Amino acid sequence: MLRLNNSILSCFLLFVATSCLAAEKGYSKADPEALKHWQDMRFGMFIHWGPVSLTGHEIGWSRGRQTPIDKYDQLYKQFNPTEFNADQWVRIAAEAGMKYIVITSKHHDGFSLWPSQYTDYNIANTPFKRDVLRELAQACEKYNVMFCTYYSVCDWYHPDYPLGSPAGKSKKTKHNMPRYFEYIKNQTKELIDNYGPLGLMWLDGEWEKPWTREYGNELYAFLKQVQPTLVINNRVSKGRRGMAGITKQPHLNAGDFDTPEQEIGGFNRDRPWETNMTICQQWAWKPNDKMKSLKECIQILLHTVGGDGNMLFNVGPMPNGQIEPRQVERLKEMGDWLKKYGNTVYGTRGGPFKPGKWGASTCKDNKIHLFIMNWPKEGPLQLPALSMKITDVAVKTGGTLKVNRTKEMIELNVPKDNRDPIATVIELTVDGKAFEIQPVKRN
Ligand code: H79
Repeated sequence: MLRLNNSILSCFLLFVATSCLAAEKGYSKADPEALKHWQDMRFGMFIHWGPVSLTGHEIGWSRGRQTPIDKYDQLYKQFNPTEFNADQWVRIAAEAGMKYIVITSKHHDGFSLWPSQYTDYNIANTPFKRDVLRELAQACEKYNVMFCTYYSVCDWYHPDYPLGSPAGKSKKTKHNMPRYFEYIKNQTKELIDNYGPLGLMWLDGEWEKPWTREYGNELYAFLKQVQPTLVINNRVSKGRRGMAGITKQPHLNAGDFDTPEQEIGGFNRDRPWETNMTICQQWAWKPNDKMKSLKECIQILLHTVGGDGNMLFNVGPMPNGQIEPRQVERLKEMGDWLKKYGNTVYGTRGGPFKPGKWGASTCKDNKIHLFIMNWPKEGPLQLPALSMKITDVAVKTGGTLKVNRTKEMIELNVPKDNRDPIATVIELTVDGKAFEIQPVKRN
């Protein structure tokens, strides 16, 4: 009996010890200040670009599919985006209200958008020759935009990486994953040394078999050592579930934030997250790609920040180096909206009313911002009562506001003509810190 108890006890102690060890190893230990700084930004620009843009096909899965591998790998010899202007790109981002940019330094196709000393398959060997990342990093400094890099840990081009095309359809006979891992460390360090300090290192391609949790956690620790303030997404390691992008066992898998892809993340204040989404359908440029309306763009942004997430909104510049004028126009419209209502987005937290079909909310200090996007067919919008006293109510998008408060409900109504087709913005003032209110859900 005693012996049994002992073995149960030692099992338990072993469990506690390994859990502590995992915690001590520092998985997901982001620098709190750097993490908050990035979260407060709420809105960033994702940029997918490279020689693949010449074909109009997708950067993430056209090598060995739409374009035969040997042809794909020669594209860089024609990559000459003479109209590229880093200043213009960063100004477009800044005027859209975006506070950071994340550019594909290297995607799954293995091409390096900077003159890396570790491979010849890079921008210096294109007819263009210029260091795109250097120019962008400098422009970011000028416009006070945080410069960040995307980097794919899968690399179908590199001879040491075992796989050669999407879904492992082609494989390499001579591969050397440990040596390829050194290549990753060298390149990511080179990015930090040359263009850092970086805001984020946005890794991707981690779902492929050759990438292991061990590699991921080691890369995380390595990068934090090179730049302690670096914020790293969850795709550095394993454990991400589907396109919803949530890491299943964050105590085992490194990463500072979750990454829902092409969908809006669910309300979550416990773990930072960032939705990544395209302005059109494709990540890389595609001619005549279907573009989202302004209403969709703003509503996606508001549902995201309302769930306490960031939004990384993607453009795929054209092979000549320009961002499509219609996309620039759309981004400018988003910026115009944010010029008016940016205080309801930047530096806020999601809630306390959880997002739903009706709309979303954010809060900061003693203010709650409601974004009403769908009114009931008849009568006022009813929201559940809060655990804090509301001292003032105002409609920011114009018109009159009728408020009725009961014990269970806050009823709000704005005349139909005064409702904003994108979002009617209402500000509630409470007599305390709005973030401390227990989040509530409208049924
Ligand atoms: O860079 C953009 C895309 O090119 C890249 N990620 C964004 C940010 C990307 N590459 N492939 N994919 C996205 C789609 C891959 C989907 C899947 Fe899966 C990989 C389906 C199954 C394995 C995602 C990861 C869902 C489950 C695991």
